[in-house]
Order: sequence, then structure tokens, then C-alpha cells
Amino acid sequence: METIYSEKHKLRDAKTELFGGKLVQPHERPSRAEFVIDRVRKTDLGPVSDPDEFGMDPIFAIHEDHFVEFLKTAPARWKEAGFEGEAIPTTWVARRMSGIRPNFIEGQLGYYALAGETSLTDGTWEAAYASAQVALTGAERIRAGARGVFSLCRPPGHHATADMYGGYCFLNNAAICAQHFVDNGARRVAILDVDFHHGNGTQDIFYDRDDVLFISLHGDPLEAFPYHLGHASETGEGAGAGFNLNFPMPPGTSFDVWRAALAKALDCIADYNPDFLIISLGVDTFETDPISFFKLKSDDFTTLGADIAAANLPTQFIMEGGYDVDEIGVNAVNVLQGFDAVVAS
Ligand code: B3N
Ligand code: ZN
Repeated sequence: METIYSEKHKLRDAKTELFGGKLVQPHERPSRAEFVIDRVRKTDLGPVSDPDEFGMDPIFAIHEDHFVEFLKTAPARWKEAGFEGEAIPTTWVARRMSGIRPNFIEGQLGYYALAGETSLTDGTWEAAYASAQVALTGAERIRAGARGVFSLCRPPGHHATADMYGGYCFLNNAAICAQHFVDNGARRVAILDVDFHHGNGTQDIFYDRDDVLFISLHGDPLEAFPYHLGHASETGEGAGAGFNLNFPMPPGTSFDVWRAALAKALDCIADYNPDFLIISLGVDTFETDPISFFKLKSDDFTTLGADIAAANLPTQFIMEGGYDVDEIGVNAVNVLQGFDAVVAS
């Protein structure tokens, strides 16, 4: 399988994450992608290619222009306002507030952030832009006939909505690709999100649409980030009614239980009969992930890849989360090797 990768991810190198009441070294750090690309190369998974350039149009097909302008300018505006640390929101559009966008940078942070852990820093926009180009290049490979491709995106994307960032995400790479498929003739696209966390951004973007099916397997939002979306009762609305499916699972969930949910998800995808399948690939379901609570083991990721391959669809894997940095490369590449083994058989 071909991997698409850009060194520009290193431009996203925040020094602080608000975590447990302290400013700590971010879990989402450059070494994550470096461990993954090292494993890709060591295992001879396939060629590694630079992204092509698709510009801003596919990004604006998903994200609001004022949000993009905010992402580009927020770190400089924060410094100009005299703040010394990295840009973190301290206020939000809470219940019964107006929702009118403030002018001052501190207020705008709370307007555009869906959570407070993710600092905005110099280089973040450039890295997020490059990550979206990595995703779009993978989508083009699939459109050109590849059976599978790996977009090694960093920063990740599935928490980002049309106009909100957070959960380490800025641009929604999976949504940008799904829209790119649709805009180039696809009738139906399925997104299967196997990251530990609910893909609230992707759900939000496609919630009222029937041309993109979104299915997420994740930690129950009663217990886990992003907390405020991801319940089984959220099934879509309007034309999208029935085209959003959530499988929340409790702390300690084993692979057997998780795999049964995966089987149901894959059955729904088969019924939907999409032209393309996008996998939001997080490996923070791993048993020793520091911020998650599922119990998948490294070999389980190989089985996951094989199960996905059995769906027999052109499949784009897009990297999302995974924070046991020592094992992230093994676990991500296990998925891809499990997929390739079935395709080759
Ligand atoms: O969810 C947390 C969090 C989890 C565990 C903690 N422990 C064990 C002390 C503390 C905090 N923090 C919020 C940031 C989570 C962002 C998730 C990004 C992601 O991987 N999305 O897929
Ligand atoms: Zn995650």
C-alpha cells in the first residue's frame, strides 16, 4: 500500500496542552508521525510519496472562510495582544449566551474552540494545510483506482467541524476527502471512524446528508472526550436521517466486544453500497494508550485491517489519534498490513 506523507507536520509543535489542571507536553506531538513513517519504511509496506497540491478550494468546500482566517492569524493576534503563553481559550459560548462572535482574540478563541486542551501556535496552520493535502492526495489515488492508500495525516482532523477546532484537530481531513469524492462524481461515500474518540466534527458536517454515511466506534461520551456528542441516539436528521450511526462502548471494552460492533458497522456499510470507504484510523484504542480506556492489543489491529479489507471497497486510511508513541507505528501499520494481506489473497 502506498503511503502519502509530508514532513511539514513538524510545523505543528505545541509546547503546552491543558491536561489535568496543568500545562503539560502535548500528547499530540511530532514523534507520533515519525514513529509511524519509520515503521512504514521498516516493514516495506509500500512506496512513500509526497503530497500533491490541491489548494484551498477543497478546504473551503467543508470549512467556513472566517474560521480558516482565524486559524491562520490567531497565534500572531494572540501575541500582538500581549499574551505570552500559547493561545488557549478561557471563555466559551455557554448555554443561553448570544453566540455573537467577539472581536478580541481571547473571545474568538472561545468562539472557535470546542475544547480547551489544544493550544494554537505558529506553524499550526501550515501543518494543518499540509495534512489536508496529504489526505486529498490519498483520495486522488483511490479515485485513480488504488484498492487502498494510507494518508499519514498529522495533525489529525475528526473533531474539527466546519467552524470549530479542538481535540488536537484543525481541519477535518476525512470530511474534506469525502466531499472531494462527492464533488468528483461519487454517489455515496462511507466514513468509518475507528479512533477511540467519537468523530464529532465529521458527524456534525454530514449530519443532514444521505450521500455520506458516518459510523463511529468510540468510548462512551458519558465517560470520554468529546463528552457532548457521540450517543447512540444520534442517527442523523432531515435527508440524513438514518445515515449516522454511533457505537459508544464502556471503559475496559475488549477486542471481542469491539469487533462485534465493527461487524455491525461493516454490515451497514455493505447495505449502503458506497463508491468509496474512508477509515478515520486512530489507534488510541490500544490497551496502554495514556488517554483512552479500550483494551485492544497489537495483533488485534491486524485483524481490524483484515475485517475492513473484507468489505471489498476502495479504501482510504486517514491517520487520526494514538498516543502510546512507542507502539503507534506497529499498531497503525498492523492495520494496513492486515488489509493488504486480504487484498493479496
Ligand atoms: O480526554 C482527555 C483526558 C483523558 C484521560 C486523562 N487521564 C487519564 C488523566 C485526562 C484527560 N483529555 C482531553 C483531550 C483528548 C483529545 C483527544 C484527541 C483524540 O485522540 N481524538 O481522536
Ligand atoms: Zn482519538
